[in-house]
Amino acid sequence: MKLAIILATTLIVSACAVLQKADNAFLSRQMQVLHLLQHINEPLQDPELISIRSQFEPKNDVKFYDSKCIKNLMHQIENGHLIPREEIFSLFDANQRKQMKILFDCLMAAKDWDTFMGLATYVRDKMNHRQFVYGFCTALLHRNDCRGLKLPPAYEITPHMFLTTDVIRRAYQAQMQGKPAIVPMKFTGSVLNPEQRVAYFGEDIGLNSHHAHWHMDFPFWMDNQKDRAGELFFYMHHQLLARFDAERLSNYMPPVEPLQWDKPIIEGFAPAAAYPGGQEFPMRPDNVYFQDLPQRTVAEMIEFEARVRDAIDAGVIYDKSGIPIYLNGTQGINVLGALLESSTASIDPQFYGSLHNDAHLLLSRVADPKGKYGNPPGVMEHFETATRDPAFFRLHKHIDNLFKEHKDLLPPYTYDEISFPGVKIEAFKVIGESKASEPNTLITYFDESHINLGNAVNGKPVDIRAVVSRLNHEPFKMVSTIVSDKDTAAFVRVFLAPRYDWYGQEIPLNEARWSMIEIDRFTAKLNAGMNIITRKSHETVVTSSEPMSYPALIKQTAAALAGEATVFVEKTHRHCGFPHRLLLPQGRPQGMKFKLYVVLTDLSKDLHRQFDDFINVPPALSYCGVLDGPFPDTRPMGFPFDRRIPYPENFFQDNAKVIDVTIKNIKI
Ligand SMILES: *[C@@H]1O[C@H](CO)[C@@H](O)[C@H](O)[C@H]1NC(C)=O
Ligand SMILES: [Cu+2]
Repeated sequence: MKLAIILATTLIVSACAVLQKADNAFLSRQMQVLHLLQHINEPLQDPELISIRSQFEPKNDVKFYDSKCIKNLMHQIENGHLIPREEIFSLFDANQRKQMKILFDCLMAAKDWDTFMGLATYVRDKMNHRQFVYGFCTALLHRNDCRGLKLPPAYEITPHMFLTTDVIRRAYQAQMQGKPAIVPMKFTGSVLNPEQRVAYFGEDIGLNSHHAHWHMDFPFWMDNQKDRAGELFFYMHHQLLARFDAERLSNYMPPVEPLQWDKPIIEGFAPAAAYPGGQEFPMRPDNVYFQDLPQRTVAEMIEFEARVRDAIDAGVIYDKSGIPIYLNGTQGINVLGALLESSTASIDPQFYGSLHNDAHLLLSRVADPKGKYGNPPGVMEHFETATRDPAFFRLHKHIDNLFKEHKDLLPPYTYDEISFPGVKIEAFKVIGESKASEPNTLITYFDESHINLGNAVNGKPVDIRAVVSRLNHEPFKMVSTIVSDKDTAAFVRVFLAPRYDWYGQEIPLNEARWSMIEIDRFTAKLNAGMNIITRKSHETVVTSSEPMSYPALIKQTAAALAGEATVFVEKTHRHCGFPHRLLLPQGRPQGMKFKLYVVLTDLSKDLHRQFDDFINVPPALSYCGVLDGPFPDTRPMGFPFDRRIPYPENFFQDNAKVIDVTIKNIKI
């Protein structure tokens, strides 16, 4: 038999082929972006940006000024309609969102970079600062000519939104004394609160940042939604839940319970954080009930949900003109995702409501529903703070169950749909990269990571950092031995799920399928004969690598501008992406048993028509989709575990394999 050693397609190698050296034009744009977002609640300070601003007069550019958005924006500015700078911007406030969208539309319409940056400098100090940052960053992520430009980490632009009050207070003290400081951040809660055991996950700043960026890449309010955005809304949150439940199980906690509109919200939450203006994020005591808001009542939520459930059970949604849209095909989940969120792609928000968005608002305002006490918005009202609250996962579990209700009504996959004739996985194993590692054992540990707090405090720069403890893992590689009867190409899908439930019972495949954590999805060429495919953990398209810190980005860009360093433009760079450190769940010190599944399918059948017969899967695909164009994998997200598996004994054909793995959490 012919033996071919094939290196799994690494996106690093493929990306290198298209990597270009950043020229001075690119670097100076990068620097402008970095300077624009510094000390966002203070007036613009950078001389270059101030000079750009002084040369920008929207009325001089007749064509641009004629556009509807800029007239509208100027009208808002000149007539003082915009919300005050110190107000707390909430995306869930229809009026505040509308103002932000006018800015966004103008920034998108700017004909070139100079207009784009000119307008940004022009409005920066005239608008509410977080409203501006959100609109600007979202436009930068969606403009074609901004590909490859890097935003600083969200938690370093507005540190207040990510860190607790005690850390910020100590940063102020250090600033006043002019002394560099490293401030440890603890997770919120005390030992009396069992939820504290998994706070390291919900409060992970990389997770918060990913969640904020996901909702900037797929804004529910944007006119044109990306390909399969509704399905991705389901799948990304579904994966976060699977991950969260695996963390809970690692810490001897049962899966998170879904919340209900008419039942008490059992877990309270005390964020221990404050807005830059000093207002404390409101806390929610245990066991409070949902309260009616002026704009949405609890009874309406129950009614909307009943309509959605009826639609799921009937397998059909009617649009505003009464035309049926069937949910029984693979596209049903995308329709349902848009409907539940709801985004601008929702078939009929008036009839089916906006369950997810309104629930965020109801949870955020539960302690002061009528605004009697003037509470500021709660953590659930901002995508960068929402995952800190255990109620976030409860809400999403509830919504996820609606998606499950739909998926369970679809017919199970047939043999033809999941088989790959002529391709057999002979062996599959994982190998830890450290020398001491045992076979099929994966290692996790907690380490420390630093967050620059330069933007949390004003005044002359002092090196102040917060240090947080974060879950991490040792690198590993997955090795598959595959025999094929022909030259072909495969989609390789790898999933992980806990082996035993909270009661210590083996989890049957038909249940485990809904807890599958996607570990990787890559393409591989197979030659006739035996193939050995090695894939390294850091190559995964499920996660993103660590972002560079704000000062490091500035330093690197300055050095490149001075000709002292080389920077490459990564046009496919994504800010959205689950942190790579969190690829594996924590596991337990003595080891925790998981099952690792690998499934190979025929790439020629799965790949979207618009792609060549072989592609390198773009980074962050699983949680964040693609920058534009079609999603390359035409299978439903989560395939083949998204549908019922009534006959698990027949499920594993030659093209799928499952092995036992142990995840050990060690102290370092
Ligand atoms: C979905 O249901 C409609 C109406 O019953 C039917 O015409 C259509 O063939 C079904 N599609 C699939 C993929 O089952
Ligand atoms: Cu979300």
